[in-house]
Amino acid sequence: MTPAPFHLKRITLREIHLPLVEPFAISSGTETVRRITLVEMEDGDGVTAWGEGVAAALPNYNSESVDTAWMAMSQWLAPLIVGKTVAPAEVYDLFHKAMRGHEMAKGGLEMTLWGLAATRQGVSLAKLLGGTREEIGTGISIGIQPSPDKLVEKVESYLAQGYRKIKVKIKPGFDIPYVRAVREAFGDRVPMMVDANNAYTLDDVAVLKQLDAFGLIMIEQPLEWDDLVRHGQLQPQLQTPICLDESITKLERAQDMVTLGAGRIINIKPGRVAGFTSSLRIHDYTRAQGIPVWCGGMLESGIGRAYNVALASLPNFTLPGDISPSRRYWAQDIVSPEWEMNDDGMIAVPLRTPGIGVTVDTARIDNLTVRSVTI
Ligand code: OSB
Ligand code: MG
Repeated sequence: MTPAPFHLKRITLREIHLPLVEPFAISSGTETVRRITLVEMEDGDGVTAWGEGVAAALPNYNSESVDTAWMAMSQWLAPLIVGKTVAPAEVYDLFHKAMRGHEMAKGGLEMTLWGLAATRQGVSLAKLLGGTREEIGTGISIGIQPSPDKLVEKVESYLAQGYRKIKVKIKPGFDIPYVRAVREAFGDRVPMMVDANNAYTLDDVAVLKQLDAFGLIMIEQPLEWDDLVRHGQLQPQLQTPICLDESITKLERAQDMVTLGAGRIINIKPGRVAGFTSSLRIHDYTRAQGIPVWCGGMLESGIGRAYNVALASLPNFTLPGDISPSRRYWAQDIVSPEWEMNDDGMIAVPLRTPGIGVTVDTARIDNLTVRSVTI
């Protein structure tokens, strides 16, 4: 469905701080408290919707941060849409023509426009996007652990909870023994993958080849965040499919991946690709090419999670994503109901609830807010 245009009256950005239930370590840094950017929009009829910008505190995943995205959203992007009649499906191209980069800033605003359109039209965000799944398979992304034994302990509890995919963060020195320990403890049939967040170079091919022995479903972004060419040199040397995350910022990068043979699977994070129009283009292209995709995560609150769940209900999202239930991240989420997973590791898609499918706890957000700006 193409969302109908509407008048956008106001955008309010807020920053809240939400402590993670446990620290999350990737090769480039550790998060303990998530600095989250929330977006609230109001249309000309007084209808409101909440969304989320997914930039991290530091530019150690991509080049954006909470602060750069805050500036880009409040000073450059919001003025292009506030006070105007906006068509959500046209805003990606508007932002793209006006400003280079800043995908997460663009995505935070663009996606919230889709959430508001869904609310206005009385349809679920999932349906508005073309989603068809009643439920989605969930996986868990496990941060780098102090020892292989500690990792095995964690995996055991996550498998017992029902997760359908285990993703282990790796970096040099924290790779082969960790993967081997999990395989030895739980066997070869557990759907397992690793994510290196750019921790390797082509000098490490020998180590990366050792991973082939473990039958992983994929290895995510082993090399530099912006380097498709070297991934194209690496993939033919590995049996394990490469999945690109950081490197895919728009449709053209997905096409480049195919041209260069740089990977066989894509992790779509709608925030990373500047929103839903871009996500849909990548979805449709990969579907036509026979390339599976799955929905990644950026440690979102229950608000950002609603957008990920909606996207993951589209047909080419054939692999379990990094979409875990609220309690994996937060002692208490900022939405109700909280996101829950059943014993089979599935999350129900709120296909029949208008809007983003959850109610936002505005009183709690007020208490958690450390700064806000209204445009
Ligand atoms: O590379 O996928 C990643 C979290 C922060 C930054 C980068 C990544 C991640 C995750 C977490 O893997 C996924 C989640 O939200 O559970
Ligand atoms: Mg990743």
